[in-house]
Amino acid sequence: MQDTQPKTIYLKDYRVPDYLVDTTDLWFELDPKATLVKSRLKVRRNQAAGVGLPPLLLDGVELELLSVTLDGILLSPAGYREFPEGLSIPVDRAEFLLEIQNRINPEDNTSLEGLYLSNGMYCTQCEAEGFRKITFYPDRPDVMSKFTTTIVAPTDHPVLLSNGNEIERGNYGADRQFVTWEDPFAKPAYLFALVAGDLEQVEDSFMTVSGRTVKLQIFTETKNVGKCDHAMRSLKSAMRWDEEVYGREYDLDIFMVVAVDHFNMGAMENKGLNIFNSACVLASPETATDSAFQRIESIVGHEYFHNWSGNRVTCRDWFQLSLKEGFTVFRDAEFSADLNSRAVKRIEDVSLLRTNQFSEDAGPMAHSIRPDSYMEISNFYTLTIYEKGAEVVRMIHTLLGEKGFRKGSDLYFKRHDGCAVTCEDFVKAMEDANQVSLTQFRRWYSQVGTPVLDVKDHFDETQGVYQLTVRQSCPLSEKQEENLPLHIPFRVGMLDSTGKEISLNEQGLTETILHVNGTEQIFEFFGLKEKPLPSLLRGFSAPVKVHYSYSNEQLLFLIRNDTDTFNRWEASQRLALNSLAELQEAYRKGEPLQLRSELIDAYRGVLKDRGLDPALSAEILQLPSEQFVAEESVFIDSEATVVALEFARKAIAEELADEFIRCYCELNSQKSYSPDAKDIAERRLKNICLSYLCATETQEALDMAQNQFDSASNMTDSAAALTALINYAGDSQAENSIAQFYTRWQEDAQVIELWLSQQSCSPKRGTLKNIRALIEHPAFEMTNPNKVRSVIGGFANRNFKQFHKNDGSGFEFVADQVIALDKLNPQIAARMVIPITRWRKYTGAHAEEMQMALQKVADSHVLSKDLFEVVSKSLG
Ligand code: 0A1
Ligand code: ZN
Repeated sequence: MQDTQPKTIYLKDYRVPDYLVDTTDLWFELDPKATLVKSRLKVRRNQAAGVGLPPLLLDGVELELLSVTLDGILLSPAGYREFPEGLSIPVDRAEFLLEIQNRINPEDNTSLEGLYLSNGMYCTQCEAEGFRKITFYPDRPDVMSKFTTTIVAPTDHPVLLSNGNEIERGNYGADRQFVTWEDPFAKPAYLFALVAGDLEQVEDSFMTVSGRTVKLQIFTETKNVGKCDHAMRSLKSAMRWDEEVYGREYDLDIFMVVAVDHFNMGAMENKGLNIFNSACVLASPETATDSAFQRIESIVGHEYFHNWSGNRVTCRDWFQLSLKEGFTVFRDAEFSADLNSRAVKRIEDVSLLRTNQFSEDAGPMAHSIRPDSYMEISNFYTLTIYEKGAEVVRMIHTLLGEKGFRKGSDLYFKRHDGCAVTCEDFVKAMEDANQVSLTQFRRWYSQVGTPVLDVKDHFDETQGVYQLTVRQSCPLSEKQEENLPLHIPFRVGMLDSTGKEISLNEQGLTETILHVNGTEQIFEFFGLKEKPLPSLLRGFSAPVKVHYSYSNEQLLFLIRNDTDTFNRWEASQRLALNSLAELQEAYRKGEPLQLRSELIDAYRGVLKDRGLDPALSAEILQLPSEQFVAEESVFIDSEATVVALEFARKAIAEELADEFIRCYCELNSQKSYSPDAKDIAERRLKNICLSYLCATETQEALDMAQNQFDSASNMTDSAAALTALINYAGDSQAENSIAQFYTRWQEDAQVIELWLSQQSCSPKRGTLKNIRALIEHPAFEMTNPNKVRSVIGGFANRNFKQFHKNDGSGFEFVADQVIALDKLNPQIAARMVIPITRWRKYTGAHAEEMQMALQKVADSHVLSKDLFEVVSKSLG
């Protein structure tokens, strides 16, 4: 690895900025290889930073500096100092006008940070530190400035967009034109955006609660204008929802969304000009699956909600990232829950958190939701910051209640509007609005790791007293010397032996929140006639692991009787995990495998219960993923995990084939497509039945899949049938379907991304040989993150069987791809390497092979800062 290491940045070193920038006027003359950028900054000494006039430090990366002018005087090169990551300018006055000219090369910018080209369209990505790739600037979120932007471009790029309102346009010479935009709100540079291209737009409007009309525009390439309706509908729902639930009204006269094919993340909340990964905005019933429809709704909501939680009130520094992200994920989750099935949304979110965030917490990059150091901030756009951050906000909501939380958020927005603040400011507003203390609760922001609650119970028959003893602990990470007890809202209920809810107090409440805040506590419940069955952590009221030894019969009882939908599902997961653990154990001992009857009984009950919400049935019938099974194990035996799951799937399919067929046929209607929650649930349940049926590999089942594939009128059904054929049909049938699908959809980028990932994730067809072929396929592009995520990410994250092949070939392959990617796009390279960094959870040769692959990356070249941080922390 390299000799000079990237430096670590610490929260404790935060200092207010030396200089502030009141206004920022930008001028762009766009050119693929040589874009000219001129900036005029009104700079002022920040009195809060102290006395004297230190040099002005500006960030700047990969910029060609042309000139620096201070108060109209052109500085000679001796008048400033340029260094690899910026510019230092000695100054002798407290206020001045600084003008800088520089050149950049968007065409060669494959990092997709700063200004770059995507299919000929110019676009920007400035969060977190991308603005410094555009021009020299104090690129930190606590420097907020009013921006004016002029874009000059050739006439073949007629649409020229930036933040705020358009104030002027015209011709610029014979073959160019210009547009000037002015954003009335002061903002940090990370919210700056520019787009230029030959785009079409879909337009609509929204009347705000106070009666202002806002113009809504979605820009995309001509071929995609038919795929914007759902995003537009979602945007309008989000605008209304934020008014109703948070009292937040939109503040500009125009809100624009642009779809871009090359994008590192999902989308970006730039003020008034959101830029979206095409996959997170474009959809039509023929081309997008139900999950894509739902993803779009939630991401459109997420970015829109940032207008208040992120833009109007922004972060002081990047250690506070969860201030905007945790809060906004919580807001978008509630938005989706209100619009769809609340229970299913919760189950999906918890599944993601437990499978992926818990393993992040246990891995080499573990960090708290407010980290105290980083090398590269891009590496901290994590599930911990986003999803665990949202869980922490959710707990505050649980502790304060709906009304109290709203009082807190009102105060937060009022107090900090137009400011760059900290997580502490958020918690303080919540406290002050409710006159409560969240002192102990604050530890959630600084402590790393997933807390564990060990729960034991005791029933005193003679007194009728039931005791729950709760011990909390948290595994220590290498960095942390001690973990103090957290304040954990632990929602519980209890069932009697007939399956009825038991009253827990005189008011007849059947559910309560236990405030777990010590290392060990005993909670007592009086006046009980029999020992109850506890339903613990209802609704997943805290991001913790609960250990309580339920018997399989008790889990079956909870699946059938719990009134908490989340816990019904949770019991089914626990029962499945127990059954899978038994299968793994038998496999290791070389004993014959046999699946527990309770699991089959539970599934049979679900399939027969016509009154059950199909959304819940679908969730319960899904076995835990290999990744979740792995996360739950102390050490992962990948072979046994794969064998156990394959065996269980097949055994369930064979035992319940009749029920699956009946359910499939009942739901296989030909009605026209709608992405509403009920229809989505029915399609999901139907396609789960199809998948189980195909696991039997009978001709009858494969014919059903083929029929569905041939006749499907929407992408959900088409893709589900294709997945079943890919995973279970014989080679020629599978290959024909794959080829047919490609021929039909090759012009549609979003469908092809799906097609790539269906193959790379397939335990059967996603073999290394086939993955290598996919990378050579004309549809693959190493410079397009979506394609990389589909093929390489799909293989490493979701194809447990092939990626974890015992010969280590999967790890080495990923290492080679990461090495190649790092030279193109460091952010994506640092993400793709993650699956091989978790080697400590494996044993023996498997762990060694992963470590070797990682070492190969480390030794390959001078790594980017992004990749260096992940690799060095994982090897160290
Ligand atoms: N703030 C955006 C996510 C985002 C973050 C970083 C990016 O580039 C490195 C791009 C987008 C969000 O939360 O939606
Ligand atoms: Zn966000």
